[in-house]
Amino acid sequence: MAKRALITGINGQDGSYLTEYLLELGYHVGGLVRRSSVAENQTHRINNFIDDIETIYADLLDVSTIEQAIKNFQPDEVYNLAAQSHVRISFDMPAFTASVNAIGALNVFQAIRTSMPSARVYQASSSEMFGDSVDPDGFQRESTPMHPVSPYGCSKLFAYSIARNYRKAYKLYISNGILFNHESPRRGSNFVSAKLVQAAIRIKLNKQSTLVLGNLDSYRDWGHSKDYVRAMHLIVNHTEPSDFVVATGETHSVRDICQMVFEKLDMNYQDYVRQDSKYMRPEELPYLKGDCSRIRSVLGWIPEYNLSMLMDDMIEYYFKLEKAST
Ligand code: NAP
Ligand code: F7E
Repeated sequence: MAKRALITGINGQDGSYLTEYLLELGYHVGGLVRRSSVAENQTHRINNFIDDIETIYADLLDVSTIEQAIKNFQPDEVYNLAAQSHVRISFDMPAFTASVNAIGALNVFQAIRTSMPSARVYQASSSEMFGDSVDPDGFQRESTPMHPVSPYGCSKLFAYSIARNYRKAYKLYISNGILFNHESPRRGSNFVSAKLVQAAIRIKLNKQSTLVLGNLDSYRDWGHSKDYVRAMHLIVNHTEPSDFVVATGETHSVRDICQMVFEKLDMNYQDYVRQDSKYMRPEELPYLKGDCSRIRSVLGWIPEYNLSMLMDDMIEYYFKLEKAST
């Protein structure tokens, strides 16, 4: 019989790629969607395969909807990907971010505990939990202390901790994937990768004259969402619940990416990019570089995309999009 996977945040970047991947593997996939006054937005990333999945209206903040979904769907695996995932916005909406990301995750674990304790659970944890903490060799890994520097990072640290607590206290299978930044053509347009690739293409096509960014000198470890959803599935299918860093092991600044993308389009970023404090954060996380040796050696995960391939994929997508609307 087909395995059953329930995904919260199915309409997000990762939720949509994970769904495609699990369908390829023969899973029956269900996902929680939120009601929006613009009905098209509810499923805009999953419309291409909507007839192959089951959607359920629910919200992480409404525990009864989570319990009902789990009872009715009877999942073998639950991927808790739903979140207010924008770090800058978490400074504007700290209580909402904490409610969804921290209490929302607790609601999922509690519903699993009471309604489906045999299910295996993946919790979408984040490198933002490390904050300004870096090991002496310049990497963050599973053992690195966590000192988050944003409301988002703090909310994710609660969810990560309560996941470990429920794993041990109630013998539940709950694992954390500690994922570093990952992007794709489906990345929300207000994250830096999508914003800068789309703007560079619009500049190339004479549809826009400048690109206004915030901090150009923060470093991130950037991967492709397609590679990272494969890691989520491996983590949930490990022999025992555990926590894994998922990263590329390379770090590049926002400035490096501007340079790379504009060069690919035969332009010099310095002619077009300017900075504005409105895109700066009250506290910035300056540097991330993940050591993914544990998931490589224990689960055999290897990413297929490097940064240049990731940018090519995003450039191709936005070129088609912007050309089509010319
Ligand atoms: P995303 O594109 O922002 O997707 C988030 C999803 O969560 C959306 O489908 C959203 O619904 C849903 N959601 C938000 N609030 C909800 C609520 N109260 N109840 C139910 N659903 C809700 O994020 P992503 O990039 O796919 O990331 C997936 C997960 O991994 C998130 O938890 C994120 O924090 C975490 N993460 C991401 C990265 C990264 O670099 N992408 C790195 C580490 C960890 P709508 O579609 O209706 O808005
Ligand atoms: O920022 C800088 C910004 O918003 C990356 C989420 O998926 O990864 C993501 O969080 C860097 C930061 O991602 C702009 O200051 C400069 O240093 O694309 P971002 P993020 O904050 O790293 C982690 C791992 C997650 O878990 C999160 O869910 O880029 N930056 N100028 C800018 N960032 C944005 N958004 N917009 C700018 O104009």
